Amino acid sequence: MIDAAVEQLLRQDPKSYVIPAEVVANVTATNTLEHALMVLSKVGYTRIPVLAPDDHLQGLLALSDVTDNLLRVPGAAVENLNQILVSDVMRPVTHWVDDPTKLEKILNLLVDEPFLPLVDDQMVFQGIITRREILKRVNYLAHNLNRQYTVTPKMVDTPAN
Ligand code: 2BA
Repeated sequence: MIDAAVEQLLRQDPKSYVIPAEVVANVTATNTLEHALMVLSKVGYTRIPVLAPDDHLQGLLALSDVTDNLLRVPGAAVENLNQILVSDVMRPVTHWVDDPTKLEKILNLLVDEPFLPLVDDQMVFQGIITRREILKRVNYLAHNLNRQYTVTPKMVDTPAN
């Protein structure tokens, strides 16, 4: 369990740590890998969500999924990526959140995941929660805890000599 005081400070204004869907780079499952490579190169991110035309979250696409396929073809011709669709290589979404205030779950998952997709109860994509945004909240917490709380060390028994 996260300490209540810590949770209260971390979860102030959850919108501030959600990157909204409108500014998250994405591809659709029916895009070709050539198009996906262009998107990934342009935005500079290594992994982005795959969305359906109706904005349902369908999977994740990593740059390495594209380059693996590129290097499989002799000569590594980018045009060959036209024959492969994002749906052929995308990864399933194994972790996501449907409530940005579930900080215990978010903190635990972000240890291993660089970002978590945020969806509604119909799996419609709402945005992402990144390590960077959560670390910014943790940084805020580290600097502001003693402005709102009195933090005193617990008495510890000292061993008798
Ligand atoms: P990565 O692409 O592996 O990026 C790792 C970290 O490198 C990012 O951490 C960020 O601090 C920095 N970074 C990489 N490319 C960047 C760029 N074009 N502009 C600014 N910073 C960049 P986080 O910000 O914590 O992001 C974690 C992961 O979330 C990223 O991993 C990426 O997979 C995803 N992501 C973040 N913002 C995104 C966005 N607007 N659209 C799509 N995916 C995004």
